[in-house]
Amino acid sequence: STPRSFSQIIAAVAWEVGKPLSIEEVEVAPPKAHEVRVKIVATGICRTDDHVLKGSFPNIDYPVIPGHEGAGIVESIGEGVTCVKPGEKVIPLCLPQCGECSSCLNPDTNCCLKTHLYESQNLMPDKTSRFTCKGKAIHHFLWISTFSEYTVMPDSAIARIDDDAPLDKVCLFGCGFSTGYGAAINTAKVKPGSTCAIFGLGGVGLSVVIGCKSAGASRIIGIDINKDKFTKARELGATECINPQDFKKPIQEVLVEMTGHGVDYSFEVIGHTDTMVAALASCHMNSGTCVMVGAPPSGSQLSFDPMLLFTGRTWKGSIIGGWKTKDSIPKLVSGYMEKKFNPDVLITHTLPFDKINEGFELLQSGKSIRTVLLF
Ligand code: PAD
Ligand code: ZN
Ligand code: ZN
Repeated sequence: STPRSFSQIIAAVAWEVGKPLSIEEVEVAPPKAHEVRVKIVATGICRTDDHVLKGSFPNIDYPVIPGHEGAGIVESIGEGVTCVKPGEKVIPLCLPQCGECSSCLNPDTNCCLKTHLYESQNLMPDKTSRFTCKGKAIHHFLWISTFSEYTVMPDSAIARIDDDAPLDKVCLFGCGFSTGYGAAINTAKVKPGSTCAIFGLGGVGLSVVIGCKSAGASRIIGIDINKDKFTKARELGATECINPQDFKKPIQEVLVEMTGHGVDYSFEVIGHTDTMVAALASCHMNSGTCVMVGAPPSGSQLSFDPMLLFTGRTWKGSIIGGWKTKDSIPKLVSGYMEKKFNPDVLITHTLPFDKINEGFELLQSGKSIRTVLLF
């Protein structure tokens, strides 16, 4: 049977910048060729969604349905879809893997050229929307818009996962956990016995801590201005935690003194330009590697002393932890099922979907690590 439009679907719409999300009834059109319609079961709230609400995420067209850390079940598929079938458990991919572009064909890269960083994903690939509300077309976010009970995505942006996977937990593999863990494992390639510094101990930064620990780092220094984040960081493997506000000196000087010559690997997981430069200056002048994970505010510029790089430091960026998403996210979920790592500890709150604004307040006030919303 041909799938039809669904009406009275509950979704959270950002009508304009600076306004809280509004729970609305939307209509969701059926998937077109090479598209999949998914019933979202659970979705996490990531700081990147907050950037969308604040207007600091680049190239967003409003009104938009945000959300990109979800898990669900395939409801229907469009013509030509072969990678998933109705009834299968899936994770929508906020970074697609088309399998055909120069990045996808290169075994060493993951940033598919179909990403929003290259071309807007506010509409489906045919430049139309599948969402309507109050007679208006609503934009998609990263092609996946998980803050909707049903959502449509291209087949390059979906991965089938284990039938037994608990969707209310593995949604974190859609962004936060995969991003942080992969930044340590894939991008930095942390070596056993090394010293690491992680700036920002939110859901993503704590996932970096988990990655550094599993790579065998012997010293893991967590840095945050909210000391309430330190308990969990220590539980997950941080050997020391420091608050920059407790020091008169710049934090990079503190870290160089603590380690004698700077850390082997530093990670910026906040998204501020000043901490990006501080993280670079905190690593060893010659052999240090600094990984940028926090999303730069749109339109921002960096200013830094070029000597920081001239002496040999490496500065790298990491999108979704460097994973080729369609290939790797199902494997990460299988690793979770085999108890190789446990991001459940990052979930501090679970709320019904209609309490989504409460979830954002918990993030903004620093009280939550990850809130998972359930439909
Ligand atoms: P979060 O808000 O949960 O965590 C950020 C942490 O940084 C909080 O604990 C803050 O207290 C702390 N912090 C804020 N300012 C400072 C400061 N000046 N010095 C030290 N600590 C500070 O966010 P999150 O963990 O969900 O996301 C972190 C960033 O990563 C954010 O910018 C998000 O957009 C980005 C991100 N990037 C990718 C990617 O693929 N690169 C994926 C997902 C998220
Ligand atoms: Zn995210
Ligand atoms: Zn590609």
